[in-house]
Amino acid sequence: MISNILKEKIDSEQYEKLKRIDNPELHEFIAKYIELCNPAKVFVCTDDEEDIRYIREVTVKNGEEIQLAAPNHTIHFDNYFDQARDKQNTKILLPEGIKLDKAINTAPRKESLDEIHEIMKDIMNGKEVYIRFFCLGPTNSEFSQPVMQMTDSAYVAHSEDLLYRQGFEEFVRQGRNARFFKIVHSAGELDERNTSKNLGRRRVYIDLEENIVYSANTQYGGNTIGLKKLSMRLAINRGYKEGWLTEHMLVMGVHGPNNRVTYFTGAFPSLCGKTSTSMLDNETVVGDDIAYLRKKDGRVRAVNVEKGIFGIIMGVNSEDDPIIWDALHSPAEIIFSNILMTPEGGVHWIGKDGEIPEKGVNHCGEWYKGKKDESGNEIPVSHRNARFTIDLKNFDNLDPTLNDPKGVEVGGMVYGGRDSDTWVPIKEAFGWAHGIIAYGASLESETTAATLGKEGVRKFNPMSNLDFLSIPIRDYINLNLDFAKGLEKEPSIFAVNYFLKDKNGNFLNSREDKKVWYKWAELRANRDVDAIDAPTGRIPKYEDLKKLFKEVLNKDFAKEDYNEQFKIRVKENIAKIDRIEEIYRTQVMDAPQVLFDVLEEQRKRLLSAREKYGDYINPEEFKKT
Ligand code: SPV
Ligand code: MN
Repeated sequence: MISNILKEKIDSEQYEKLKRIDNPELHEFIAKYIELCNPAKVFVCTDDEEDIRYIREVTVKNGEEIQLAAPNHTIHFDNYFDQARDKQNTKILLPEGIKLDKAINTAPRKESLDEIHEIMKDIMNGKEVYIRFFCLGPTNSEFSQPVMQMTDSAYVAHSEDLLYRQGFEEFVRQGRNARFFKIVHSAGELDERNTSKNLGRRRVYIDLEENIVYSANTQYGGNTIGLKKLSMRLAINRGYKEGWLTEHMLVMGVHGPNNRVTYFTGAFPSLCGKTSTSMLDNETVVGDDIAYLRKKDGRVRAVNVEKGIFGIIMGVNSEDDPIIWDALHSPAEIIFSNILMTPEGGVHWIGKDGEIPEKGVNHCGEWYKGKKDESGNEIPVSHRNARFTIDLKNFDNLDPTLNDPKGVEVGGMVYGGRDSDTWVPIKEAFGWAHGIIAYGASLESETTAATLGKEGVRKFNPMSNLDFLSIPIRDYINLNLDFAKGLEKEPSIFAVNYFLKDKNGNFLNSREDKKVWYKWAELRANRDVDAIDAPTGRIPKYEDLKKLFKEVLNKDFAKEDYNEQFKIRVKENIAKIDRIEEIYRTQVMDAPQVLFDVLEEQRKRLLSAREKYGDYINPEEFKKT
């Protein structure tokens, strides 16, 4: 029976909705956190448009979002110091006796649960809590993962509407069988700008034992949108036990000859072009951030866990990102966050077309050109991590398979990071283990360099998933390696590098060149073209790229450019192997031997090439061998 607390605290209309879900565990959980967090009001959100509209309207009424001049467009601000994922205070709670690598932030389970329950006591005082039900992945599918979220932020609840598939009816359908994730979030006390005030008590705690995530005293989406990076950590743990993958990956359809569509997944660390890759204008988008991958009938199949985009807005302009640009200027429902709102109710961000307005309101409050922060640094027109939230249904390039319960068959997987001097623009692995180890598990990304030409600091980020790992790195890599077992057809694995620079620090490629790389990868995944066996993988032949550059971009691809971009940089590649081996030896618990073997083979290939051709090798040398 539904507990008495629920009956007491929830008015009868809301209570009747909850009663439709036959799941005592769910009711008990909700009762427990209503009692602890002590909200003034409870709203249960079903999949009905009326309920969803209620939340949308509250966001503006309670000031968490401001209506802009354009209909359906609103803006939300997070606290000036709450603009990104809080890695330091995001912790996996460890039961006694379990260990994770140093690179994964953890805390002892029992003490941390006590702490978070203390922080959350009465935290929703005077506020309304929204109880929401969603489904990660398509509904009615092997991939479906139901999630229940309680939050006192209408902004969070509204964002989730744009980003996730409604799941109330899925909960009703699954009843007592639902193996759901539970997220409890409170923005905590708000200041006069309606942003979280008690950032010193900001916490994101992940309890793998009970599949619960607690998030407190924060509003930034990456810390609060329970179905995004919070559920991702629970899903990685669940997938590990069951043999499927949760990846920080886009999913896209790459369109080849004769109407062939080959699906690709792609992993990139944040701010490395993942969203703009998923939105390439010749292709179709399935998802831009998180994918579940499962094996079915000897093939790898993937789904987009989400159905919307929480994308970085910095640098979006009409020329480089025409599709996103058009969507942002359409009447679609959009939440902008942490950009500039002009006095006329317009918006501006770093890198947008047109003049920067003189003044307005942004993530720092009242803003004017030249305004400085407390440390004397000029505050830009928008935060570098400022975002837009929008449902994918607003994109003409949306792939028709988005909600297919079977997902899409994966033909290729791509790994890429910010790398100024080592990897060629695109290469294909010799096979599954080589790709997983030498590309995925060796992924690094550079922080942007302050001085021209100077190298950034490289950050190790296996599969771009390090921030979200809830299992030992060793287990995660083994899970990836073993994933190929029993496959009839392995996806081809590629590595891309959009950020290669010349000696003077200028990029060697233009942003649109990536359109060509994916067309080539599509041909390779179907074995339509040959490639050159270089020591670090298979690279494109000049003739194939020349043809594609002409077809795709109407550009003449010069031989000198090819030679420069695709030359094998032996010294840098060996230095990278040294770095990666050292990390796996010293910072990762019991890294699998196969990892060292694959890297050693690659080193040997590089060394023997160096003997013949020197440190920088023209790609066509390998054509002759
Ligand atoms: C990322 O940082 O990888 C994002 C945004 O996709 S967040 O929701 O903050 O994780
Ligand atoms: Mn992401």
